[in-house]
Amino acid sequence: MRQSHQLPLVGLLLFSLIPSQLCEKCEISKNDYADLDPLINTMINSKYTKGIQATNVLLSLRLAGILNQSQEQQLIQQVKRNVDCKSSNLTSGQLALAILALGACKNPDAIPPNFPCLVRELRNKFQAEIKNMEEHNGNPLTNYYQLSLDVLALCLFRGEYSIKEVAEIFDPKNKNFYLMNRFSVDTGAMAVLALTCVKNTTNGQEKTDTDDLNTISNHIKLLIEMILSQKKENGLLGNIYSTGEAMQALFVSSDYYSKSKWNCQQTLRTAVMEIHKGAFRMPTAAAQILPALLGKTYLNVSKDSPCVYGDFHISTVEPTTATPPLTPSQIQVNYSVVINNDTYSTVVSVANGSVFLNVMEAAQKKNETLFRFTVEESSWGPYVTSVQGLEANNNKRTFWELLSNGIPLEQGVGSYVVHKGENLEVRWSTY
Ligand code: B12
Repeated sequence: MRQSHQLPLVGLLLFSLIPSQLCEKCEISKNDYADLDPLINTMINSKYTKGIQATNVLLSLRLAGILNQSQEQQLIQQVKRNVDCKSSNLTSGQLALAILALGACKNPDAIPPNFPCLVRELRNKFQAEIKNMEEHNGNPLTNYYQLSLDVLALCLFRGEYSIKEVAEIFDPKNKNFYLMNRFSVDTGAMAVLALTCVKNTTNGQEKTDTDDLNTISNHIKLLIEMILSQKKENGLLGNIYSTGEAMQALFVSSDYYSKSKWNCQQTLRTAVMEIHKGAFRMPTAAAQILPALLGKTYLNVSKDSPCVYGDFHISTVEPTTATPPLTPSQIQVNYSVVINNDTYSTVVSVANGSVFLNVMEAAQKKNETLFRFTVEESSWGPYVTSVQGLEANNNKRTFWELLSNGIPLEQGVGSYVVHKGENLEVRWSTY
């Protein structure tokens, strides 16, 4: 009897010994929501050059519960315009993202009548990725980040996929988790989200083999180890642009690592500092970090859960554009195209504040044969697809790498602001 009276007291004592940090939820507190204004302004005020940008933004803002109904409607219409059952012009991951964005929460206006057929179309596209891997030395049509998005959307929306196939494909040793010989944190994080969904959903499509589920659990464990091995001193996971999705992966897999391995509050603080330094001026960058800062993950996507609406007032301040305003003064930079052992160099003069793309344009004007290039618009802005007519090819894992003074850039040609005297390079590389 005496003992049972003491139990609550002991419990209270133990509770008071738990460090306060463990009790704190790892998300921005309501008092600090103003820190998110730059992200939300960028997303809401941007003019989207590509449907895929609107898709990233819709998914993010619906998860965050920040849109009002009319803002949501506008974005939904933009995303719907780009998808239909024969979305042959979309890649598998683009279609998967659209499905996630439209089905993020319960709003009949967002779910088009052809939604089940979109999910079937995604299954076909996922199968085409696997077929391409079989025929082209293990290389998918796109990449493992997109295959992960595919599995995630199929899993959340009861599409068909084989658990055995998923367990085989997402082996962390697979070369597709590595880009330029380095583990890709973004890719690993998206795979953890997809595998966690599969593990939690035995959707009755096939008799689930416990061996496959164990394999999937092992993959999650290894991928989490790899993500944590890329943790930087300031708490970033990989780089600033992979941190949001890596946080999501760590949120959903807390059983797989010990609390001492990750100080989430530190990561959160660094991410907020980066917002104020202007790291997320691109809508896709803002969209990818926002859910994690509010403690949300892509596993919260569910077309049966009610949508939450906020009333975020669009600020009248224009969003800061990716390019700072050009000042009339000119700077000179060195620009080289490197193909194997051949280097073609020039010096170009551009306005102070110019981005890499302006340098490439100036070089092309000087010598069309040596410096001609093409770009394709993507969710991150212009992607360099060819230089001197030599085209990037996913089946051969070739691409045009961007470097400054020999170091690979963490931004693309449309957003990297160049500096006086810098040695800029586009190098024919493999990943
Ligand atoms: C796979 C991938 C690649 C592949 C793309 C080819 C392939 N096989 O698919 C490779 C390895 C070639 C690559 C190259 C580069 N990448 Co990359 N890539 C990714 C990754 C992991 C997934 C992209 C994806 O499929 N998204 C999903 C689909 C549905 O969206 P999408 O818009 O249709 O996807 C296309 C574009 O994203 C494009 N793409 C890929 N990387 C980049 C980078 C930039 C700047 C642009 C404009 C486009 C672009 O390729 C995708 C497939 O076609 C992302 C991670 C992320 N968080 O998004 C990084 C990411 C987008 N890449 C990044 C970077 C920096 C680059 C490079 C500039 C690196 C360099 N120093 O050269 C180059 C691009 C140079 C160029 N030619 O313009 C950064 C961009 C950050 C930023 N603020 O701009 C990211 C976010 C990674 C990171 N955490 O730093 N990448």
